Amino acid sequence: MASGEVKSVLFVCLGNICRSPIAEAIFKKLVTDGNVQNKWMIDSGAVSDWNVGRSPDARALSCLRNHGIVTAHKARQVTQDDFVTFDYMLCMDESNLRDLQRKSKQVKNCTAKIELLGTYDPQNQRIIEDPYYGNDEDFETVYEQCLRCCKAFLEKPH
Ligand code: 6LJ
Repeated sequence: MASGEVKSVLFVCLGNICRSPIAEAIFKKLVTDGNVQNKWMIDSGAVSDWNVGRSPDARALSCLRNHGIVTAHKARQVTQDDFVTFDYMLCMDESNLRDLQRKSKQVKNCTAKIELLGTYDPQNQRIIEDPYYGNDEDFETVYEQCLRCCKAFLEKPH
């Protein structure tokens, strides 16, 4: 790792108001519960600029609240610096992956490892689908996928 001590991860989705803030909040909780906060830098961001400055979707907040998790995240777009600052950029679907790979080519010294978060799923659900046009059950599915993947990622990053 670039820094042998502290690892860093940026969770990424389309708008940074549904999937990636859920993943970020779950991972922060796992890291806090495991008393390894000092070992991780954790954030989330969007490939788009659609929601910059906004709080997560109300359905994402209520899903997290149902699981005893709160977040104060405000949406931001991924920057060129992120591709150098973060060790891992973990995204949700093939469209996010293409967008990040395209953006990474505009960056001089991209060192981040760009992966699908779903590659960590012990149940092999590779894609975490956009729940924006979905319902509470779809948000719950996102939560469960992110939880399984975040646990596995914390245990053994690729
Ligand atoms: C520029 C034109 C598009 C979505 C989302 C979808 C649609 C979203 C959204 C995720 C987070 C100005 C913004 C798509 C936040 C907003 C509607 C369009 C937004 C799409 C396709 C399939 C499934 C979901 N696009 N907002 N405007 N995801």
